[in-house]
This record gives sequence, C-alpha cells and structure tokens, in this order.
Amino acid sequence: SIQTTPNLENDLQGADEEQRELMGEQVILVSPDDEIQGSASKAQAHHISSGLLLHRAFSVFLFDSQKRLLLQQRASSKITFPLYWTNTCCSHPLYSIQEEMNDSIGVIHAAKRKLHQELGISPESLSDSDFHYLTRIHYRAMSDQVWGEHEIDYILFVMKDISLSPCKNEVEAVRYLDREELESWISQSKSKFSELRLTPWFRFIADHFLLDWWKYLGTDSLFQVTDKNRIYRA
Ligand code: DMA
Ligand code: MN
Repeated sequence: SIQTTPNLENDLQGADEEQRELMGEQVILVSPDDEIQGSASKAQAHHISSGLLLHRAFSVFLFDSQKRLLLQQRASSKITFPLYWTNTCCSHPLYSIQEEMNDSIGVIHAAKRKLHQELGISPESLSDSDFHYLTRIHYRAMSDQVWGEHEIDYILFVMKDISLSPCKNEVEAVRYLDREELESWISQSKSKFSELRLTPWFRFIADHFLLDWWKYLGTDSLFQVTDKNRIYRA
C-alpha cells in the first residue's frame, strides 16, 4: 500500500525482527540541559511522527594499548544508519535504576551492557574506572525520511586490550585504525565518489575533537582539554 504520512507501526513492519524487538526498549528522555524528563520507547524517540524526542545516549571510543581506535561498521539489519562506519559502540542508557544514574555512572553501566551484546566484550574484562567520561554532545540527524537521532551523547574513552566476538545482527565489520589512518578515512568519506559512509555523530566528533583528544590519550592533559559539565551543540 502507498504510504502518505509516516506511521510508526508501518515503518517498523519491514524491519529486521531482532532490531524491531529492541525498538521496544525504554530510553531516557531529557531536557536540553540533560535533566531526566521521563521515558519513551526507542521506536517513538527515533521516529519522525513524534518529532524525534531528545534522549540520553553514549558513544564509546575504545583504543588498544598501541592507541589504535576500534571502529565498527553497523550491520545491514540496523534500522538507523545501516552499513555506516562509526566509533566502537553507541547506544542508549535505559530507563532503569542502574542506567539512569547521573554523573556518567548510568551510561557506563549501559556501555558495558552494549559492549557485551554488540561486540562480545566480556563485562568482567572492563571495570567502571576503565571508562573516562569526557563531555556531552547534543545533536540531531536523520537516517532516512522517517528514522533519526536526537540525543545528548556522553563521550566515553577506554584504553585497553580486549578480545571481541562481534554479533552479526549488530555489526557488519570491525577495524582498528591509528590516527593517521582515520584522518585519511575522514577525507575519503567526504569525496562524493566514495562508498565509505561515516555516521553523523562520529563525523562531528572526528571533525571537532577526536584528532586533538587522541594526542592526549593516556595522559592527564586529556581531562584539561575536555569539559565534563559542558554540552556542545552540534
Ligand atoms: C545510538 O546508537 C546512540 C548514538 C550515540 C547514535 P545505536 O543506533 O547504535 O543504538 P542501538 O545499538 O541501541 O541500536
Ligand atoms: Mn538514539
């Protein structure tokens, strides 16, 4: 049938079954100052019919001990940004006592859950203190005509050698890149002839912060050039 107005149920129909299931998760709705307002389903928060509800998210950047960044290509089954390359792991803290805790504790709990589910990284191999919360970024970006992101994204850095076993339904491919290799990927992705696509949030972080922060990786200077209390508006 021909669809005239975007409809949440119709737009979910054609999606991958496992990903559709995950669209029932309850994400945390926040104000532009990141104060908790309530919850909504992941489907509702990301669909144009509700106007894209501002919610809390996190982006993990995991580096190995050689300071190479682990990137993932999103699986073709993802409802938003399928097959785009992006940082190690992204998702949302859920509306639960464990994950709605403030001062980045909640998002760290959520990050451990998703590093395990998406990449098969065992939660025992990471402690809360391995995660370094740097700052927050507020951005909005459409994936297609009906699905998009509108989030306050907590940036988490981890430097640790880990073993992984990616989940096919979440991740198409993984790759470690050093700083110079990422710079060349970024310029490649800007060419209109390139098939390499980077997610908008990763692109924003890479363009504005990442290459600088990378220089300070593993040193205390990293925390002098980042502001935990600030929310950058993309
Ligand atoms: C959402 O990521 C979070 C950000 C920072 C874009 P996602 O679409 O990968 O979430 P999930 O893995 O829960 O589907
Ligand atoms: Mn989101």
